[in-house]
Amino acid sequence: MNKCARYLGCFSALLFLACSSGGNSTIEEEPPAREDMAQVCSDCTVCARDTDCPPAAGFCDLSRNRCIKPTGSGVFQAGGTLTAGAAPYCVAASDLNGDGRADLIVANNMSSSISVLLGDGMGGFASPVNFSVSAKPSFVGIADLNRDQKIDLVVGYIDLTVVSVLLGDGAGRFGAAKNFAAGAGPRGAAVGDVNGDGSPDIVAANFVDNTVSVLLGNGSGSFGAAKSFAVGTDPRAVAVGDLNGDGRLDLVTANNGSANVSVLLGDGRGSFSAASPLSSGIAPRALVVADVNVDGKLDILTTSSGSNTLNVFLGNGTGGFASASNFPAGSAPIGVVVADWNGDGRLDLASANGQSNDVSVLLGNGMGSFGTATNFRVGNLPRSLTMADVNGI
Ligand SMILES: [Ca+2]
Ligand SMILES: [Ca+2]
Ligand SMILES: [Ca+2]
Ligand SMILES: [Ca+2]
Repeated sequence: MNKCARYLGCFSALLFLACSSGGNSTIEEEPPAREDMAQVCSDCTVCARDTDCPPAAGFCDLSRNRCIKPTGSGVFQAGGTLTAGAAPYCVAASDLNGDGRADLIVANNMSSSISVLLGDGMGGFASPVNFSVSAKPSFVGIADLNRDQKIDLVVGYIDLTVVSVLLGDGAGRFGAAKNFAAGAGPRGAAVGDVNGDGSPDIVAANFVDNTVSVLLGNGSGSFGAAKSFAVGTDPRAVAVGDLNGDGRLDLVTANNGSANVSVLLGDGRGSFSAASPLSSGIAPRALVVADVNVDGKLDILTTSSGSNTLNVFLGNGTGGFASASNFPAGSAPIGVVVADWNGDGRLDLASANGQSNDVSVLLGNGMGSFGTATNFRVGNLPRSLTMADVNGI
């Protein structure tokens, strides 16, 4: 059985989706795509993703591209399960067909497919429609890669040396996967315009050769030759954001094997500085950049799966970061998301915990600290989580 378990908020109706690989022995994670595409915005009401909305403005309602403020309690209740393919490693959410309702996108590691589940806006989803990709997809991210206002997909793999791009038709369907060379084992990826030419670029985290690959986009859905930059050992996830406030996107990776994250500052032309490491807990698996203490400077949050902690690195706005503050989560936290679930204007934190089979929610105090985890049960071996308002309440 391979399911995505849904956990609905009692009042906010925000949805947690934690994919489980169920009875399969293969295990891996991916970070949800939307965190990977974080940007800073001081006064946004128009948004394309949650991180476009400052904490006081809430989260991004993808159906209207407007920041809305939740009124929930931060408490979630079981919402049922949905069937996807075999070993769903990664889940993302977006309105794919423009009906104002959040849809789901799932990477099925053992089915070599991407499942799309269209939402009905009332918490229900249609049966999955599957799109073939190469073997063992580990990651799926969402972005408009060819600038036609329709969501496209980026897929990463455990065993391959390519990433795949699937262009969306705006009606919930995707074209044939097209592969572009990356490094070895691009398990995670992020999208951002790293060279400032207006076309989205792809950055992949290559866990086999300990690099990130940068693939510059041509704006029509094709990508150039990969340029690689060394990071720590066994990078599992990468995020982009302007960490030093120079208007150029920077990179950060979660390095499972070296118990740290790597920060690489961008030159705005597609190249990056040598990686500088920040010590995390053991086996960091996913990460997100967000301004959790509302000082206008991006911070880094990662999940240390071997330490059962969530690590927060507060940024100084010039590319430097304070030592990690660590907050206990469930067992083996892997996926991570941030959002303001209880509507107090402060970002909260959640992780998908691969061994305790639950999701931890830690409410933020708006100063970079987070409270005690409240855990909500999900299916077996959750690797990834995302959030969306699936029922409009
Ligand atoms: Ca598109
Ligand atoms: Ca670009
Ligand atoms: Ca920068
Ligand atoms: Ca900050």
